[in-house]
Amino acid sequence: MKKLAVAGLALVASFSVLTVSPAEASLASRDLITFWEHDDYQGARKDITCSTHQRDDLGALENQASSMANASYSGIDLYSGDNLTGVRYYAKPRSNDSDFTNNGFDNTVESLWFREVPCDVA
Ligand SMILES: [Ca+2]
Ligand SMILES: [Ca+2]
Ligand SMILES: [Ca+2]
Repeated sequence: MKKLAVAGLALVASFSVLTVSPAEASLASRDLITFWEHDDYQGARKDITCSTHQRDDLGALENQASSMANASYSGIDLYSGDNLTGVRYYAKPRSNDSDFTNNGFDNTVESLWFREVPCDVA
């Protein structure tokens, strides 16, 4: 029974990859940025909305994020340290990045600043 459920999940997962990528799915939301634990939008996922300009709550992805999709219409400043400190990475509106490594920003984001709130309107 359990094995059957796992096989079903794998089928759903592979089918969704064929239709729309995780980044594309996230870009449909418009009021948030999504981080993934690994490159290419893989592993654990965390959505962070622009309910306030500053967000510090990456949870389990603190210092772990390796790819992102900014679905919002706001530019977002990502910071390597808490409270908007450290090295900054600028995520353009409606953009995604499958790998932070070439930006010197892998596994380090801890806080972020939405430049526009609300962020879901152009
Ligand atoms: Ca990572
Ligand atoms: Ca990159
Ligand atoms: Ca960090």
